[in-house]
Amino acid sequence: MELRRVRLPLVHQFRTSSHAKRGLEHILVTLTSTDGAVGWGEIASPSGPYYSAETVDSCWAVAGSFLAPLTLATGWEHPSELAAALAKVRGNHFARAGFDMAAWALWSGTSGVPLAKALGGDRSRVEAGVSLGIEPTVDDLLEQVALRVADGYRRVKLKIAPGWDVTPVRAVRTAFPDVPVHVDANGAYPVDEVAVFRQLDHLGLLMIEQPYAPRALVDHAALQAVLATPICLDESIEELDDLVTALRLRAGRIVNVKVSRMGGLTQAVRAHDLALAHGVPVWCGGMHEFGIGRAANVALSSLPGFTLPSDVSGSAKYYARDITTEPIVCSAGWVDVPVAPGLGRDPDLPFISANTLAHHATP
Ligand code: OSB
Ligand code: MG
Repeated sequence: MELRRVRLPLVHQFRTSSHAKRGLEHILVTLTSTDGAVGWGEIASPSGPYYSAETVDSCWAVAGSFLAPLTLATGWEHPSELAAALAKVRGNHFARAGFDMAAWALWSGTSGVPLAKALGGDRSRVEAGVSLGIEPTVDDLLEQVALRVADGYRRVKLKIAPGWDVTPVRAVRTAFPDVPVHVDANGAYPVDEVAVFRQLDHLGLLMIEQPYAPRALVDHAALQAVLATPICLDESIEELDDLVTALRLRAGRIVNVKVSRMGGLTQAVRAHDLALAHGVPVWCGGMHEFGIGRAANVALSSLPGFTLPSDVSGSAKYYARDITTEPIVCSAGWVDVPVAPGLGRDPDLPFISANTLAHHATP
């Protein structure tokens, strides 16, 4: 088993309600079986604890001290068995997701079943949306939207925050009346803020993602009751139990199923299954993944409940060069689901080595 901290620069700075970033450092997990088969996973944690409590450093520490020894001590035939063993570790979902993903990649590669099929996917291509950060000016934002619409993306998600909401969103709706738009607040609004959402409610948005703090499920339910626009939950749903609570409370009508946030593909598939059983549409959110995590997101997005465009943009939206020999490509708003066994993307080892900041191998 190996862990690598790999850093790549972003082609365009990305700002959310909490922070801005120009480059990302993710941790790659490599599992090698006794007979030499290899599976790669990606821990796509942000550097700082602003999206969730995790950081790259916390993931590195928990992976090295707890998840790696637990993984090596666990005999498993199917990835869900490793996921069950790793569930002994509370929280730390981004870190766990990297190991779960590597197990799925290894299992899919050795069993010969393409990852998407192994997860229950039934489509050959998925609809891609694009996520745009907060820009210095409305004109800068309109320029970004124009660029991405020209790229063929079929849905645009705009990051909002107090002071950057109704004005930029209305400007985009006016300039691009036919482009489906959704907004994501990353939980930045106080729970007594309703007026801004009533105004956004008139702009024909696909959804309003995570207006309030992660645990404010009762407040999300109260807001949903007065809005026509569906609320989508992201940060609120870390455990299947959170989803059960949210569904019971009617805290939202859409769920963003994120591999990292759920602690891996195993739990992400279960969240999808539960939402589907309740008639709640889902889509796959991203964390600016490198090619490994991005390939896993594409595979997950091929499941039948993912009926809304996912944040599975092509690698080129984020990185001049990706860590896989072949990037993820978005063409006219669609991304093909890899068909080769395993993740369907091979790591570019020399490029990964050239960008590795720390390397940890266990015997
Ligand atoms: O809320 O989905 C989010 C990026 C960093 C932190 C939180 C989020 C995001 C994104 C990224 O929206 C979307 C993508 O990977 O394309
Ligand atoms: Mg979000």
